[in-house]
Amino acid sequence: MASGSDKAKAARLRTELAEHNYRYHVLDDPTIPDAVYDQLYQELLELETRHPELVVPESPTQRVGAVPVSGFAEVRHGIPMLSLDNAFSTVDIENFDRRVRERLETDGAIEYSAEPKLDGAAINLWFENGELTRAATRGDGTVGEDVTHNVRTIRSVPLRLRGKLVPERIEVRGEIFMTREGFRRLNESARQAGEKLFANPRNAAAGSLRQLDPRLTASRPLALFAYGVGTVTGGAMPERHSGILSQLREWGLPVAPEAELVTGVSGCLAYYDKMLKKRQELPYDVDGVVYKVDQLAQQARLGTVARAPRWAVAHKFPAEEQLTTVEAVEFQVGRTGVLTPVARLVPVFVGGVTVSNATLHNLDEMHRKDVRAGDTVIVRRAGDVIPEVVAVVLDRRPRVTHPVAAPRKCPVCGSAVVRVEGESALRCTGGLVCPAQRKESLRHFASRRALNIDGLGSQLIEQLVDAGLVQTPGDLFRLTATQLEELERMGERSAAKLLGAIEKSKSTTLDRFLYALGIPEVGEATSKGLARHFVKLDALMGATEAELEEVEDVGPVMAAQITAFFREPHNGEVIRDLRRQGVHWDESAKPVAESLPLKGKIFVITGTLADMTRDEAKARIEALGGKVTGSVTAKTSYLVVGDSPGSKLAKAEKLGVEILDERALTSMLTSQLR
Ligand code: 9MJ
Repeated sequence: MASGSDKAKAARLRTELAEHNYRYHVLDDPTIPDAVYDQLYQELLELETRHPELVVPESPTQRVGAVPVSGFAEVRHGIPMLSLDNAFSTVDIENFDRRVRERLETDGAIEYSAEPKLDGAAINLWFENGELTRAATRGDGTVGEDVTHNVRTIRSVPLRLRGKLVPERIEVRGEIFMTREGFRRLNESARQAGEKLFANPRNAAAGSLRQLDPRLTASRPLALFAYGVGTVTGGAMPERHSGILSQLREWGLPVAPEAELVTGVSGCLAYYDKMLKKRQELPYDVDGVVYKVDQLAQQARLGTVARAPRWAVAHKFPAEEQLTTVEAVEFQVGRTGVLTPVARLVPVFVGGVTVSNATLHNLDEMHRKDVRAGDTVIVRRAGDVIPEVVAVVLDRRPRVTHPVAAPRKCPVCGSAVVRVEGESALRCTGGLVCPAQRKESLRHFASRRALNIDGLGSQLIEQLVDAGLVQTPGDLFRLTATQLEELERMGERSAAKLLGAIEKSKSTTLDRFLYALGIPEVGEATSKGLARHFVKLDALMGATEAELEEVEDVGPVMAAQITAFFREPHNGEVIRDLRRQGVHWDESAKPVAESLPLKGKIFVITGTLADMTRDEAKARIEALGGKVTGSVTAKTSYLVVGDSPGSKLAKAEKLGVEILDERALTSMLTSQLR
């Protein structure tokens, strides 16, 4: 017998689920992530399975979709549109497969059609004599809404089926969805227009489909994947689900290219792993995969229960969004002193890992989302990206909360914080006095793509700085075994290992060294470009901004950052110290700058060239190391003369500057390239 508290719990879950259902299906504006809905739903389902007397007709477990909203005509589906049971684990899949084999009374491995589970809105398309005559949403599974006018605007939905042997009447089932890129663009323009944003591509797709004005639907980037059929009359269909998918493709309907035939549980699980890895590369959201018994004869024997077929199951991916509570909003200080607001969270399992911190990106984002301590928030972790707070669930905000204020002082070193002009970033002015910046610079210095000091991670750096053993990068090379062994969790062997790694890192390359210095704006690619160009550190340190700009991808802003960095006495000291400690690299290569064939040559161009514009000529000369100036002087190496030259020709002749016509220039440029 169900206890009073079970009864109350079931009632509470029903009410809560009904509210979320309404928000999701009718308003297209959910306030909780799908995974949280699924959890509530599973909880109710379990409770009702244990105590069937708790089931009431209005329980959300007793029906498929949601009530149709007004504004659209009702359409009765030829055959009900089913939904899918969810599976969340390997065990769930093993149980599913076992039940299938038991019902079919077979020990043999079952063949399944495995498909990505698209996250959009289910659609039922009627084609009569090949022509699209009606399109309806799933609605409650039996009766949906007539959205024909809207669906006709979606370009991947064929208005007429192509090819032969098209049945007289057929219901094609599929999913209308929005690509992530389409969703991003849609929300971006909504943001610019000050309109309400959609929570995710799924809601955007469903909402777009249920617009009363088809012109609005037409403006939305919607697409279709077909994944099955309902009624088929006046025509033959293949005997397998995989055959049906091929047939649909031949008739011109888009079908997910990832659909595949697999065998048994092992085939299903391998497909799941493959798709989970591929998930981020797909241009659209998938929330899992679907396995369907491939032979239609077997499907018929298995039949359906209540709302879902016994021959199919949705194997859900770990949710990328979850709900949790914010314990505090704090500011983290990075290597360059930028303060990033971070939400400290009650740990939550999301996107396959436990997350306890999520970035709020910057001050503007923090204010826009208005995240406060005590708030319930949606946390998202997709792929390997850092977890972020998507939104606050305002319904669940406690009565008393306080908006987060931007700090005036660095939370780590107490130095003044400034807001960078024209940016939304806050910056600590403490420089290397600030332990946070020091730790971050050291972490960057030792990181894999920089000096690559194996085993010197954030935790150890934290210890070394806090113990006062390391302040500057050079200090790392003065560490002794005795000092290291005094640190907590550091034995003799690990100390020796670390010292070995530090020693090894002394032999490096100039590009790694430059990257390790953490010059603002200078990333890995620029470091490589600079190293290739200058080869010698002294040459780079002595370069003017104009010379720096000769390096690919170095613009005026970066050139200014680089010269400013080397002008700073403190940085010069750090570099000298590191070299004294034995950090070295090969400087024997020929610098690109010197090896360029037109290095040191100064060109002036006059008149009109026939085969290239002046800008092109200038770019080609500069690419080979030459320089192009505007007026002829004694230093000019060549005057390039086109049609109708001006007074420069006379001046050049007077100064004895060598004259080139266009042909001579072209031949010079091409011969130098060989
Ligand atoms: C999705 N959403 O991608 C089904 N689905 O089959 C696929 N949904 C489905 N199949 C029967 N690929 C009911 C729903």
